[in-house]
Amino acid sequence: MKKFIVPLLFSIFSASASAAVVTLNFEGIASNAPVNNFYNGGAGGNYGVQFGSTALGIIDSDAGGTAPIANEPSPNTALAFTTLSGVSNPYLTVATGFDTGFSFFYSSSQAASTYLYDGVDGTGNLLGSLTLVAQSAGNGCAGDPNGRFCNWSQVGLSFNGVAKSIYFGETLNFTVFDNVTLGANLTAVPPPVPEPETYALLLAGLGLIGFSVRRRKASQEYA
Ligand SMILES: [Ca+2]
Ligand SMILES: [Ca+2]
Ligand SMILES: [Ca+2]
Repeated sequence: MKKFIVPLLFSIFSASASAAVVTLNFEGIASNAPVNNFYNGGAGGNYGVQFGSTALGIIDSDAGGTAPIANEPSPNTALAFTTLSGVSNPYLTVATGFDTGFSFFYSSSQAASTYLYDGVDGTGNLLGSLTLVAQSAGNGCAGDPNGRFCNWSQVGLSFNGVAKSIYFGETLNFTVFDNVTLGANLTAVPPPVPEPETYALLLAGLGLIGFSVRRRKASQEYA
C-alpha cells in the first residue's frame, strides 16, 4: 500500500506547490471594453497580466453583446485584438514573467502566428511561436444559436526560460480568443499554500483511495 500512496502524496503536493497557473476566461469584461488591467489588479484579479490598449472583451450577440461568436469555451465573453482609430497595441504582457508554457482557444478566419518574447511588449528574444490555422468561420457553423466564429481549437506551447509578453499582431480583427492559460509558475502570483481544510480533504481522499485499492485486491482474491 505504501508503494502506491507515497508517489500519490508527492504528486498531489508538488502539483499544489506549482499550481500558479492562471486561466483567463474574460467573463466580467463589458462588451467591447478594453481588457487593459482587468487581470492586473482590476476586477478580474491580480495576476500581473496586462493587455495592450486595443485588446477588447467581446460578448456574444446572443447574450447581449455584439460579437458573432458561438460555442466559446467559457460563455459568453471572449477576447479580440483590434485596430482602433488606426492604432493597435496587440500585446499581453506579464512584467514579472511566467514560465513553462501557455495555451489558448481560438477561432480565426485567417491564418496567423503569435510570438512569445522574454521582454515586455514584444521586445527581447523570441522564445517560441504558435501557428493558428484559418477555420471555416461562417461555413457550416452551428452554435448558441448563431455566430460566424463557432469553430474553436486549442493550441499551446512549452518553452524554456521566462517569458514576459505575447505578440498577437497578425490576428488583428480576424481572430477571437478565450480561456488563455499562462504558465505553471506565473511569478506574479505567490504559490498557494493549502488551507488546513484542504489537507484534511486530501487525507480523506487518500483514505478513500486506500479503501478502494483494498477492496479491489479483496475482490481479486475472490474472483
Ligand atoms: Ca452566439
Ligand atoms: Ca469566456
Ligand atoms: Ca455564447
